Amino acid sequence: MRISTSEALPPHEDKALRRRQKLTAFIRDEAAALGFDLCRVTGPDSIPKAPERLQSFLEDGHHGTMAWMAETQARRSSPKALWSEVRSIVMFGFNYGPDEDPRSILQKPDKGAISVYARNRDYHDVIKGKLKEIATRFAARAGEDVKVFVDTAPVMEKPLAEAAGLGWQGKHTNLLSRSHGSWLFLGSLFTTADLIQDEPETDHCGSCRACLEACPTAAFPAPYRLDARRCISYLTIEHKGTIDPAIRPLIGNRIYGCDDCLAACPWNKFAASASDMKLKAREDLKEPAIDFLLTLDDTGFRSFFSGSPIKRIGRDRFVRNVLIAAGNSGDARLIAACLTLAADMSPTVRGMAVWALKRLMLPDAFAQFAASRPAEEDPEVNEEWRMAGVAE
Ligand code: B12
Ligand code: SF4
Ligand code: SF4
Repeated sequence: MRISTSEALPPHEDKALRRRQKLTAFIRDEAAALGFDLCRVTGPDSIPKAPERLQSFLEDGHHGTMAWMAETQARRSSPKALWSEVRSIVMFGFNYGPDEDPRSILQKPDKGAISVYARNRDYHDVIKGKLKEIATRFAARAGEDVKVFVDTAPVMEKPLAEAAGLGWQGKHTNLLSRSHGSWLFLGSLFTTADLIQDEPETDHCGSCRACLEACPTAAFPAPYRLDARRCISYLTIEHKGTIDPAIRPLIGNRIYGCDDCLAACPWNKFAASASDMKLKAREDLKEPAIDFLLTLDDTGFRSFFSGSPIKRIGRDRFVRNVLIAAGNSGDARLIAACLTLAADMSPTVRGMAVWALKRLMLPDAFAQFAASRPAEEDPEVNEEWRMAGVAE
């Protein structure tokens, strides 16, 4: 006769196992009730390769100006360095699949392409709110300590999600799953409770290279490795100041983030579109007109992007991105708006307006404009004039 594990255990261990099972089931049920698509458990020692890989990412300078990645390296590398008492890590996946292929807008140069994740409410707020609800109920039920994180804490969410079995880190470096493709936000709950751990997922990329080949800026030096300094997502969201002139033409009309490597993935055929209305694209953010976006001042920007993650980068950085799209549009109707921005208060905006005008105006008209320009003291803007062929 086969003896079940629970029958073989001494009574106190049996009780402890049942408690772990019950707590694990409780958290899963809570996650499902709040609309999470995936919820699985791993432990704090489950990502032994991640620290070394993070180290090599930083050594190669692939983080660009994101100095906070290096500053938090020790805590980021190890969940126990972040919180020494943590015993279990619950990883959550939240589907934000688009209704249609997000790459279709790339063929419309008079429109700005906003990446799928930023077309409505800020996902940090949506997911953090849900995780806090789970944390409160779980802490009360388990009598254990709990902390929740989404994106901004020094937690390596992708390797932890792979270890928990939510999916695997693809060659585009993001976590994807057989059920949801590449369109998953991640979040985590750290707890002192001892929960039942799940098995990790294995890699299902095989010989596919679709994401690597889809990248417009060649930002992947190798499969599974990203050089953020060439990534449009980094350049348009994280990076302040001027953008490498050699990369500007490759950015096209992408004004906030980029989805090309995610959208190219064949596993997306199994993905469903987002069910949470707060993450479904806002109508006016699906294809915003470049000429309208160029007119945004600080107040207009804050009001148009109220509740959106785009608000975080501020008006100047955003208009810098829109000017790059304008310069790439070949649309002479945008010249008037760019001329206005060439006199903007922000040097970043003025500099990018010079670049856009050089591309949009006929050579004689540009030379005439350059001759009539007011004195410029900012070195970065003067560098743009120099690159545009206008001597001091
Ligand atoms: C910094 C950051 C960025 C940076 C750098 C991205 C990167 N790939 O590192 C920039 C600004 C470019 C960025 C862009 C985007 N991001 Co981001 N970002 C982060 C953040 C804050 C940290 C990521 C990190 O630790 N990077 C450091 C590197 C070293 O880690 P890694 O990518 O895991 O690198 C691994 C591989 O290199 C791998 N590796 C190396 N060699 C080898 C070899 C083999 C064989 C294997 C198997 C693996 C392997 O090991 C490393 C460690 O695991 C996370 C949130 C978080 N706290 O985790 C969000 C996060 C990764 N971002 C997210 C999103 C949605 C995006 C964008 C899609 C947004 C957009 N549409 O514009 C793009 C996608 C670009 C891309 N292809 O990665 C989501 C991804 C969700 C998911 N399903 O994976 C996250 C998890 C936020 C969240 N909570 O949902 N992001
Ligand atoms: S997000 Fe865009 S630019 Fe960045 S790696 Fe993916 S395809 Fe390349
Ligand atoms: S596109 Fe291909 S290689 Fe890239 S993550 Fe998807 S399956 Fe992997």
